[in-house]
Amino acid sequence: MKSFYTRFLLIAFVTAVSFFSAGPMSTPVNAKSPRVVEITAKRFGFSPDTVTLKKDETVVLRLKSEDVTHGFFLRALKLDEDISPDSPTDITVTPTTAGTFTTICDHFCGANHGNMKMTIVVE
Ligand SMILES: [Cu+2]
Repeated sequence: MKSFYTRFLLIAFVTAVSFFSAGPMSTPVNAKSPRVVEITAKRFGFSPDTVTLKKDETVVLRLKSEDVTHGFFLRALKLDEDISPDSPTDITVTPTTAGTFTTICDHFCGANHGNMKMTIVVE
């Protein structure tokens, strides 16, 4: 049977380990979810047709389709996704270059597919 002193040391040790491992330093400071920007694709355009992002800000682009599968292609930001009508596609992006960029649908979706574009402004 353990002595009172041994039990006291064990409890003190467990308490100390709990305190230091669960202290405030283990919680990231400024931990917040990135801004979500919803973009809806529908023959033959995107809504909104212009999205403004901030340089070095991480955002989630939530891509939805209201009809058929569309593409979302932007070489400058290394974006290349299919947008399925079945479920939204989330892509996390942190633009590092300011400018005005044109995103195109690169998944054939009908007669006016070639005109399906939107603008992403990074400022
Ligand atoms: Cu298309």
